[in-house]
Amino acid sequence: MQKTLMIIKPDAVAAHHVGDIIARVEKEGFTLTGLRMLQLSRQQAELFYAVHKERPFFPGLIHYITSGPVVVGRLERDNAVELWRRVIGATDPKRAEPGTIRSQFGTDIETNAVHGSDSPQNGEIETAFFFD
Ligand code: 3AN
Repeated sequence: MQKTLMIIKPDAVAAHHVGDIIARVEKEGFTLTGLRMLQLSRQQAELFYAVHKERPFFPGLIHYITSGPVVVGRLERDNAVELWRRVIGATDPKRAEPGTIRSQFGTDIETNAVHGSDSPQNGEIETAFFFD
């Protein structure tokens, strides 16, 4: 079974969308095999987003993702990575297809409600970052 990492980001947690997003996970046929609420330390966030270290938006991204609690989940199903990315929609909520989670709950390219792994390899690496 393929794995992908979901993060319900601080904006969506603060706006009380956790329940709706988890309901959507299950409705779309993913099996939730891990779920935790935590607040990322600066060090954890910099490690998690290390691929973006040189990007101009990196400091803002680290500030935002550490600004409040997040909910991380390990989602499993066939083709989980591609299907979850389809369910969450484009990085920028304004460009995300209607009906996607980012279109429904995201605000802008930074405060975009949720994360999904971008490849099966990263699905393995990112889920192992938070779950045994
Ligand atoms: P995705 O989360 O859709 O895979 P990535 O991997 O390109 O998008 O970017 C990781 C995270 O970095 C995004 N979820 C978003 O929060 C932030 N990000 C990406 N591009 C920008 C940008 N141009 N300005 C601000 N934040 C950005």
